Amino acid sequence: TLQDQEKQLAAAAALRWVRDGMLLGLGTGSTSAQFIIQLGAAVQNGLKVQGTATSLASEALARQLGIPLLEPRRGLRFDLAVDGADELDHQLRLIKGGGGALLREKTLETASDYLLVIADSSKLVPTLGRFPLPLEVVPFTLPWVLDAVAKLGGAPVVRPAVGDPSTPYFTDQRNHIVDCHFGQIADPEQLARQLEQIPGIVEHGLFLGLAKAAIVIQGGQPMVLKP
Ligand code: DER
Repeated sequence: TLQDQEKQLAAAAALRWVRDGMLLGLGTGSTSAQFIIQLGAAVQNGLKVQGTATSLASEALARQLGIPLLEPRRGLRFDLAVDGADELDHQLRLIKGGGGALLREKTLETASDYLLVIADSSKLVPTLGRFPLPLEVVPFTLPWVLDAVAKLGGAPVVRPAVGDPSTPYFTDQRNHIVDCHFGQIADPEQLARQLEQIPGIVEHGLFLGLAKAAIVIQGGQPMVLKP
């Protein structure tokens, strides 16, 4: 589809930012998968990089393509992280977590010197919030988290398992994802602070002040956006 072509284009543009010797954070989702596939080809052609993936799915893809992988260890930092987003605004504030990987994504991207977001044209929005905000939630705490998020106006929904709506989705950490429908989020920083006060929410999908640049397809061309 056109959107797939845009994802491939954004991924190809991001690959040009990669240099020999880099330690890379590898994102999750369909746009990141395009980047990992193209990175794999470059590694086959001699590019010398190592990476750590933000999900078991991305890790399996990277391993299959021969990208050397690094196990988590103390002091490990990344030169560049490349990842998609569900929404981004003009200040490069992000909603992430559509792929259920937001905890590992935020962890590795916080440990990266440079987060580069790659996005098709549908992701850039004037105000965050049309896409429901994902939370990673510890199972035992779910009822109280749902009450607290509802009180904030978040209309929370427990994400069902892919292909089986009668069971809940589980993350790589065996937690649940709660998708919250706040509507337009006028003050993402304030909402992030409020969510961080709710016990049981391991992480939320507002990525604020993390992305240093974004490659977004606009008019069929990859455009580099900075905050
Ligand atoms: O889960 C995530 O944060 C992914 O990066 C997601 O937000 C983007 O997925 P997509 O590239 O498949 O749209």
